[in-house]
Amino acid sequence: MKAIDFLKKMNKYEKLEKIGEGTYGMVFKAKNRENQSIVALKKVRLDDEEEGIPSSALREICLLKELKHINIVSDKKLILVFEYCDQDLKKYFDSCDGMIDPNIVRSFLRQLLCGLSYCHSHHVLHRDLKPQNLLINKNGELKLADFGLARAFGIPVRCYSSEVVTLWYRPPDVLFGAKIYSTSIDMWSSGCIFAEMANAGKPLFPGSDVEDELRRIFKLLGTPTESEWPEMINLPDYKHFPNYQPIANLSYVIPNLSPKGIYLLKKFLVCNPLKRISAEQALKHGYFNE
Ligand code: Z3R
Repeated sequence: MKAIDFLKKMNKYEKLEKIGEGTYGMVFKAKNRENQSIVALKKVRLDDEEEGIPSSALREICLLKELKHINIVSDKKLILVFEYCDQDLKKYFDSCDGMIDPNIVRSFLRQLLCGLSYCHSHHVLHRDLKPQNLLINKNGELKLADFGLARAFGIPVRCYSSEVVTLWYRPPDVLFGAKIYSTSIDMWSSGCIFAEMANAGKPLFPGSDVEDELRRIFKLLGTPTESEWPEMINLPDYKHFPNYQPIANLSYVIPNLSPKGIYLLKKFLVCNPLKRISAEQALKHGYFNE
């Protein structure tokens, strides 16, 4: 795109306020001057200036286009234009008074799984699901944001503003340095988010570093045995942990979740990625018929 065309396109939007500082760049609320619609503009900084846009990023942009998003590309910054949602799930938690209606938890989880099932069936992984990446609009619709960028840029260590990226939603295989990811990575994060919603915003595994994160996971779920997860000891950053026993009943930790909800949650929080439930299977679970 020629610089002049780019400037014309960008002039179409009046920047209103900063609404987020995502892992990959800043997000602004903006108004389309032509039709007054409100959008979210996300600037993605592309570090490698010599190379231009990495081919992996271009692949992702094509993917996003297939997923019906609109993208504008400049030479050093990538500007993505999205529909505007009123808040993210983290902000929603802040506005809740100690409890989220179980029907809302179920509705948000169903929508999260529907979005994931669609993307996974198109071979797109999120890889960095967390409450800040889940947007909620006035109609109670939940939408996944930052989809696919995680694949283009790799799993982030530090975000755009050099804040350390949270480990709270990372599965044990990734924490042990697994380099080959599958849809199972998003299913672990979904389980953590499910538990956090049921606990009105209290994170399930708020680890401060990789070791603390893994210790918190194993103390709750039990340290995986070799028969449960034979591949674990061969992972690049594998480290031995004491043989913690799983806590008898997850209901002690997530008291507002129904027995069927607890049963489904356990299927997300399986340490062996090959044994973790898929989004499609989870949507068929009895928890959604309660
Ligand atoms: C696309 C990509 C990332 C974001 C988008 C759209 N909208 C975001 S973040 C957002 C965040 C809020 S409102 C809209 S917040 O005020 O709840 N942080």
